[in-house]
Amino acid sequence: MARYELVKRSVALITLTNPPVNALSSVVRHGITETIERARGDPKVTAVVICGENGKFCGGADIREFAGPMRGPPLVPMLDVIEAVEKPVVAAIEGVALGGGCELALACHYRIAHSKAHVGLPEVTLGLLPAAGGTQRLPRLIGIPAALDLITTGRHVSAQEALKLGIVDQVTEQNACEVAVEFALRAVATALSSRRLSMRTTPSLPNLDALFEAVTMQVQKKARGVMAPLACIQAVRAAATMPYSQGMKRESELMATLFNSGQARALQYCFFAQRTTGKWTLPSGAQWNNSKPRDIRSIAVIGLGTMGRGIAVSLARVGISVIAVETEKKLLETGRQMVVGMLERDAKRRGVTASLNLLKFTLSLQDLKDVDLVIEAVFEDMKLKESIFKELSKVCRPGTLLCTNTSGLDVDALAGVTDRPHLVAGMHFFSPAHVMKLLEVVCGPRSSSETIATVMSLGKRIGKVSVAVGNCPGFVGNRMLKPYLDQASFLLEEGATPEQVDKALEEFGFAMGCFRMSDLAGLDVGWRVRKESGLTGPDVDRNYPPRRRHGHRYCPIPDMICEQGRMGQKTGRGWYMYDKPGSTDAKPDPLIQSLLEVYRSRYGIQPRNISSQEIIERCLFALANEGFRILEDGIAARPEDIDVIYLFGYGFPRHRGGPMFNASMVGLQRVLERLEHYQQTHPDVPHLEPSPLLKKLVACGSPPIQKWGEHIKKMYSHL
Ligand code: 3H9
Repeated sequence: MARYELVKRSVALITLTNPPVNALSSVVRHGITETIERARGDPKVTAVVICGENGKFCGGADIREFAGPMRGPPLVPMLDVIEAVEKPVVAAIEGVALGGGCELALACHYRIAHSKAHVGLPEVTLGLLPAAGGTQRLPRLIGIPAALDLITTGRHVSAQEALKLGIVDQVTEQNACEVAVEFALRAVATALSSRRLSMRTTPSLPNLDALFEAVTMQVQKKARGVMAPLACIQAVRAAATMPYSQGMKRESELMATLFNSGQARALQYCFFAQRTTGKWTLPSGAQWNNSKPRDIRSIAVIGLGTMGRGIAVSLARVGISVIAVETEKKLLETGRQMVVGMLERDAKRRGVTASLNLLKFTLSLQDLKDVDLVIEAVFEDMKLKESIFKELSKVCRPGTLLCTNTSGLDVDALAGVTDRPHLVAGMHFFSPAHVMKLLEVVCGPRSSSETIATVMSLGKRIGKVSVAVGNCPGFVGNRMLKPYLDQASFLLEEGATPEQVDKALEEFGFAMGCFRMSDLAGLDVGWRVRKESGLTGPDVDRNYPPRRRHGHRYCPIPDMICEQGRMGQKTGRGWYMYDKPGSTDAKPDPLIQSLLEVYRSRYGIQPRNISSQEIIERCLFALANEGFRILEDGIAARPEDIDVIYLFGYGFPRHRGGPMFNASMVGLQRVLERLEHYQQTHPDVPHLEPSPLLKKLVACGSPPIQKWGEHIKKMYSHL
């Protein structure tokens, strides 16, 4: 809807009313068309102000409408009408003017922004381009380089930056709408032709070709295989080289190629999936919207290793008091220096003062008696964690929440050693914890809904994308990682090289293939887990390690690599070789090649040529297959949760939507057939047997991903 009122006797005030972000739904577009017509035809009206209800100008086109047929007045002619009005039209921007909202503002003759507002054209992040004239009007207003930057990255700019760039005419600390009304009254006497951006020519620039070439290369490097940024560049090029009307035609053609693409569907799915994850449910029926989070003011972090430091920084930089605990003076001092340094660098980058006064460092758990929540972040050693949790039960006041940062240990077993199992939850941060956006919030069967609500809300407060998951070894992310990495190792046995596997995965869209990623993360982490679970160890024959362990096929190659001291980038050798320890420039290593050859001949394996298609299918379908099992087991509530975990924690390419969405795009029938095929050709390779849920979904006609939930029998939900 759009509300119409006459203010100051001659200004038509049009208010967009479509909470929560005043998206330009068909009803809103209808409302704008009608009210603009009314203002145009009313002789009492000398100027028009457009604003949004509830302190938000407009979040752009209604993304939910993209899935259905186009209804209501189209945006482009509507904006042309606004620009052509013979009375000054002023956009009063509060909150956000994004996408179509920003394009609406660009069609107005003037723009006034509140100092806290943000503007931008984020369509590229949805696999689209700003196709309501944004690619044509913005370059005419702020020039090609700045427009290219905004349109190809989709970044939001602050009101202050928008003023500097020339996007807005004035920034105010007061009510933007009231300021805009006064502004509009003053503008009545001023000629409008120069304010119509479609009438302007794009500021000329020498070396236009070189600029476009450089930006294209930059974009291709950053977002390999992603279509939308390249289409954005072409649309801006049209603004630089063609008259407005032809540029608009080009913009619309390019949008048509993107609009129905799989990439746009995937990216829009990601947008909504990310927002869905906050809406968790527990078996008790407790939900995000009826569980009140507690107010958390002070938190203790136990352990100042890599994870503990990152967690302490994440907390302190949003104003939470932190008590950090270590066991020895030297470790405490090193940790202190690191945390302070990280916070100072972070504050400098953000142009704020580091909140060092929020930090306390101690060697004694006794100092934790009054904190609201504890995050234990010591080594992945169950005995050590249990002893700390027992101690915390004694020391902390009865209401303190006790959380463990673990990547896969049993959170319920830890809860069991405390005097308050309902106040225990897992917080699985990803390294480096102050950078990585993902947080798996692990709900044990005894975690209360208030505990989960509090931890989820804390995650949001510290800027994490928090996903509630159930309690099982590896939770969601690491449990799924095993089949993925296992397939990659089996492919090495069968004839592939690490660089071949990585190339296929990188061409699919991963920033790094699994072997390069493992080198970066450190190969010792997985090795330690395998040793602890008895899969490898001193009893294993080093020359002839068995290829079956615990009754299953097992690939010992990763263990053999570690036994040679090749722990990845940090040791200068791993699946690849590096110039020196710490270097990131991975080069294929002939020693790995010969290790694989010796291995294959020792076990009588005839190497074969393995196609990229097989690499992708084996790795990614095994990954999704485990995802289906996780859904069956109730460890993740929805496929969206799994996808968000993989997008934010494991570098799954966003334009593919995540492992589950990718499976739905490939077609569940096809995924099932390929898994069955690989299972038949490699009967002893684990993880290839299709999960019952996948079979069931195919039998039900492969419903869309949003409907999978209806087919998941709730045998036992851990959430
Ligand atoms: C476009 O404009 C194309 C044009 O060029 C025209 C082409 C012809 N539509 O994020 P939040 C929902 S493409 C529908 O939690 P925040 C969202 O799903 C569009 N729904 O709030 C959520 O729903 P729910 C370009 C939308 O305060 C609720 O609003 N625009 C839209 O943290 C609250 O959202 C964009 O890309 C929408 N456009 O952040 C902007 N926007 O409550 C996309 C939001 O059911 N939006 N919703 O979960 C955003 O970036 C953020 O939502 C915003 C607010 C910054 C606005």
